[in-house]
Amino acid sequence: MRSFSACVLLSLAVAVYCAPQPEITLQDENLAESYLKKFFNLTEEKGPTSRRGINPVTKKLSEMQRFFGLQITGTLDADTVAMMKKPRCGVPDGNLARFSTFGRDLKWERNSLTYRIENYTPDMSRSEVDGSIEKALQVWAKVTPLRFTRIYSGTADIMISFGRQAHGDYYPFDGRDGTLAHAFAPSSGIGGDAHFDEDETFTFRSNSGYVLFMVAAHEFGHSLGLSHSDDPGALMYPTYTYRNPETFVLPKDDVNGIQSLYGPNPDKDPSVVVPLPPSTPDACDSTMVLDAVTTLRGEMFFFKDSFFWRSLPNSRTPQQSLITSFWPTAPVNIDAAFESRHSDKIYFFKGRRVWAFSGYTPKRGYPKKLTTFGLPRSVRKIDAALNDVQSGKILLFSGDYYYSYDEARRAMDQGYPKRVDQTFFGLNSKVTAAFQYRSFTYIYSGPYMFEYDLRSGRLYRVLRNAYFLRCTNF
Ligand code: TQI
Ligand code: ZN
Ligand code: ZN
Repeated sequence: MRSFSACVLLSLAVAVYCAPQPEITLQDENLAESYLKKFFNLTEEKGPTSRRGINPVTKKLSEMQRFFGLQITGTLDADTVAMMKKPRCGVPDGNLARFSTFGRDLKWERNSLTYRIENYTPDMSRSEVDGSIEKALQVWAKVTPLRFTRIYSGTADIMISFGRQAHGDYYPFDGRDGTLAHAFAPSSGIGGDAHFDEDETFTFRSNSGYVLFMVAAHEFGHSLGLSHSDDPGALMYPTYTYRNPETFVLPKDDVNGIQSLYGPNPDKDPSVVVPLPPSTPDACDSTMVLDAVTTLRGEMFFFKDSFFWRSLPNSRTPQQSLITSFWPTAPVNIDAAFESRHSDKIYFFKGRRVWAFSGYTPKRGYPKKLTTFGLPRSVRKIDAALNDVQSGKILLFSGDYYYSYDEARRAMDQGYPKRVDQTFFGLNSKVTAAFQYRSFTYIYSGPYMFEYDLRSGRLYRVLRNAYFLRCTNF
């Protein structure tokens, strides 16, 4: 798996410039660095390449130039900078296109393409490989006019093979992990081809090893002309996360990306119900209602659907990720979350169950029942949870009421449940999320967020759910 911390670091900022600037500025260099890190795996480590004296930036620049059919100079020239800036230009404000392509012209000119599976991995049965490849191509065919035909001899548009280390192109694989596979942008010859690193363990659907279907679907995105996406929910996002191939639906951002090149599928059968492409929650959506909010080790975590935002100490805008990329066994669409300072744990609530993690490590014995927190059996779910640092109590909200759980005593406090509006003045609809931060108590209700001082009971401000998420879209 690619190191996540690197990805966090890399996706900090990509400048948006549209006017052509012939001279290479310091900003261009910074842009180039983050671009290469983000899309071409450029790492900061002083690895064996740099010890041998080959500048990793030069190497990555050449790689990128080859990819885009630019002159391969290995230096940051004007064309290269223009290409780096390209996918972001012309995207109107407020349009959440986070995908990028290799350029408008790097696409297939025919809709009917052939593929050939040249060899097999011993990790899986042949029929599993065939099935994974077929299904991965169908991911794209379902939403475009593209159609794929398998051939068994000769040269196909998309030649598919497994190989290790040096395998006949200028991009040797790197052994286990690191690069999993690569694919070439549309063109004749090697264009469109997809190579899989045989030193990886590929699987049909297990969560150990890499799911071939997922890796292949991602690679075929490249084979068809898509580059990487900024959208952490996208298939073309450059981080591997396990997803169940059985229930996988191509996310909206990838659908937008591929349709920007090929258009929609013209022969959709109206009698077939197609699942709606999942879209990634948007911090700039003023109607958004968060599922849960909590602190964890000094940072804020905001949960929505399969995602969370995390406010990193050194970044002004929170980073969005899939819940499963941090807590693979945690539920999605959670009801509530809180941090126990007492035991340094994070708790997630969904329905009648509670999950606990020390940092990102699942705590043994969980998920447990809601009743472990002393809640009556009649409570089917809670709406929100917060840790009141002052009193050391965990407040659990359910409907019009809230409970107070004493972590030290491991028991519910006397006199609860209480009505929510008895303590939280101004709240007239259901609590949807809650947390404490810097001695303020934040109670979320629908698209609003109420800022209280619990000691005085005073309501300071009424804000929006996305207040801490700092929408950067203006
Ligand atoms: N291989 C890279 C990839 O396909 C090759 C690559 C790096 C690349 N930079 C690029 C391709 C820029 C096009 C444009 O992304 S990889 C994933 C994912 C890889 C990674 O081995 O890092 C998948 C291969 F998304 F999970 F991180 C497949 Cl699915
Ligand atoms: Zn290759
Ligand atoms: Zn990729």
